[in-house]
Amino acid sequence: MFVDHLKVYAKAGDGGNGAVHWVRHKYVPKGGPDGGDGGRGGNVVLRVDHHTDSLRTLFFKPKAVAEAGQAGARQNKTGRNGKHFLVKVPAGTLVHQVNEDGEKGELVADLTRDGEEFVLCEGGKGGRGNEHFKSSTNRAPAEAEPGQPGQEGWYFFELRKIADAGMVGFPNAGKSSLVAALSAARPKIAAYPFTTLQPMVGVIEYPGFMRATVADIPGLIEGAHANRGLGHEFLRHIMRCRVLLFVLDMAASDGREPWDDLASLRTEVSLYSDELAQRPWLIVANKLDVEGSRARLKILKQRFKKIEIIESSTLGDPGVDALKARLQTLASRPR
Ligand SMILES: Nc1nc2c(ncn2[C@@H]2O[C@H](COP(=O)(O)OP(=O)(O)OP(=O)(O)O)[C@@H](O)[C@H]2O)c(=O)[nH]1
Ligand SMILES: [Mg+2]
Repeated sequence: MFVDHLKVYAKAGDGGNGAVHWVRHKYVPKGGPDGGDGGRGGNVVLRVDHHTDSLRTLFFKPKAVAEAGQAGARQNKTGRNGKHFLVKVPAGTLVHQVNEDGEKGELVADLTRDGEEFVLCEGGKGGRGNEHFKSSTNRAPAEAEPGQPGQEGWYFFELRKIADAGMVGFPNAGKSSLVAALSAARPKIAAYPFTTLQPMVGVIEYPGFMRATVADIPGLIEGAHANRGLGHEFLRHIMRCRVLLFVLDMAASDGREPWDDLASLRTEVSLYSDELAQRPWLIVANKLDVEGSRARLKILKQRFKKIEIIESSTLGDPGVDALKARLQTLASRPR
């Protein structure tokens, strides 16, 4: 199961109360105050972990509650601090506050790097014990501070994968086949639509430790913005890609012409987000090994003279070398 957005309740631990206590010894009848301070409440901490690829664990338990600090004790003993509560999240996790109307509010965290940590809710400070309240005029204070409450709130967690390039295409266009041909990733590939049900990122390695990443998402169909097919929900995962690759089936395997597909895909993307529609994009003309596809390529080139078209096939000529090389130049530009 792939979970990429949900609401989560988070609460840091309350601080422990300060203690009111008096020194008691056999031979000291009127001992002074010796109540210790309360411990700090634990924090709710988010950490980016590369073994985590979705928000699934939070889905089963959408609560992140850290331990409270312990109360102070006699002999000026400070209470133990509460344990932090650690939430492992994938890179590309965004956290927004949830407004009073239940809507997505202000952005609080944007976690992108592996190992990166963020304190979502801070634990409450422990209260001071009565030992702290003695003064020249009050040698036997019976007051101590309560611990402060830990921060709490509802948050909207959302995953948006991060990659250099994001693939957009109708089901069956060959997006997953391209990722498999370019990288070590092994996505499911099949001759029926909606084979890919969850987004993934393939890493393409080049000599000299260079890498480029490409995101594969489920196929889009016309009306996706109105939630036809798997809906446009998955477009969130290419919101962070620098370049969009529009993958077209030049063999017209499913009876649609590639230029019509391109027009529909462009429409769906702009209906999803203006920002995404303005992202640099190019065409990957795929399945060029199939008879008849070259004739369509000619027409496509005539119709989209100004758009870059990369020729490819995952099963024969011309292969995927041109795409691989192009992705390298795209990835090596500064971010
Ligand atoms: N002849 C030919 N077939 C291809 C090529 N690339 C992919 N295919 C075939 O097209 C079918 C669909 O490929 P996928 O890679 O699963 O397509 P997809 O775009 O990921 O599809 P969804 O995940 O459903 O959106 C499979 O049967 C592939 O073997 C190609 O270059 N040439
Ligand atoms: Mg696929």
